[in-house]
Amino acid sequence: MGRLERDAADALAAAASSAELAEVETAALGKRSALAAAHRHLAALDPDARRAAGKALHDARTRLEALAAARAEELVAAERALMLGRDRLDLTEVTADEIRSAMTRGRLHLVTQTRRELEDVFVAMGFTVAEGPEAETDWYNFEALNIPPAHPARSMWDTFYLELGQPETVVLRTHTSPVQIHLMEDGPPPVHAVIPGRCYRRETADARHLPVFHQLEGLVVDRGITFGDLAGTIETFTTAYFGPDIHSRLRPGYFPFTEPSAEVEVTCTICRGAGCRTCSSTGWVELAGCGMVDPAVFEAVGIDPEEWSGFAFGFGIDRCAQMRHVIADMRVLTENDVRFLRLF
Ligand code: FA5
Repeated sequence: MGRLERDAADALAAAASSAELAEVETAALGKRSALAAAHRHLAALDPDARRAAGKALHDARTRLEALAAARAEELVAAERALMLGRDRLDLTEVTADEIRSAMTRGRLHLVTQTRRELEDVFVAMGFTVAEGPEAETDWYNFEALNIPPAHPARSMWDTFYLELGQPETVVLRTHTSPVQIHLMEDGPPPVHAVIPGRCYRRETADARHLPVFHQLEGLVVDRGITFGDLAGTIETFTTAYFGPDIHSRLRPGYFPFTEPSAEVEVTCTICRGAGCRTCSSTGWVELAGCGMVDPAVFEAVGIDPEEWSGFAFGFGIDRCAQMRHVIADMRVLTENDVRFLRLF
């Protein structure tokens, strides 16, 4: 082994990392190495000497390459062991609490949390919680609610129709009000119930609207129920859910299934009433429709309107969450961005 090969072999053996080895390899075997320079000098030798020296250089290169490969293997193994050692967690001293707090826990979606909070407020007032189907016949979604076919009020609800081959028209419910009909059919009054659920409308999503959203319907049917009971219930709810500082108001409204009807509004929490994009510059945001059950609805389900009276309301659950948590654009509720969802 010549000096040239010995020096190169020593340098390869001394390389302390894969990166350093790569540099040494280039210096010892690359185009600018002493070995390459020696190759270039072969041309000056006579043929016999050139053959012998050429073979010696070739053998030296082969040995050095083998050495470099062996060293590379050693270094990669050592580096891998080091990395594994660094990354290994010592779990022997970790308590269950520490593990729990280190884990990112999942959580309920804001809309689900809100639905539960609204239910809790009404359960505390003596309401029971009921449910109803999301696909309804035209009769439940409209007709029994005093909205006959071709009634102009149908344009209040842009409807998705289902083609299921039934003789009757079937729709994705546009509101939770059809569950009022189911509840009144299910048994005689009194009824004190809230019904949360998903609703569908052919609407383009915007800051305050989604095509799939949630409502919490309320229905009270009893003897001697008045508009005062409705107003008191709404007031108790808004104070319990939003706190005493929120301003709410009832405005006259129109629904075919309630008479008189009203809309529940709160001061827009985004602009505090000054007017912004979220409230379409009005300073107010509508949370619900409500009113006294229209006698025509009682008649559709065989309840005597002379004996019973009642009120109903339908709050937008997503809208309540939006105002309570000051969310300028409701569309974030459907985007599933964990950075947003983690805030609640
Ligand atoms: C109704 O749907 C009536 N069924 C409410 C009602 C029930 C009136 C009982 C009288 C008696 P309206 O279309 O206004 O009404 O919707 C009620 C609430 O649902 C709105 O105030 C709003 O908070 C919410 N809402 C309506 N459409 C959407 C939508 N596209 N996206 C999000 N929330 C909506």
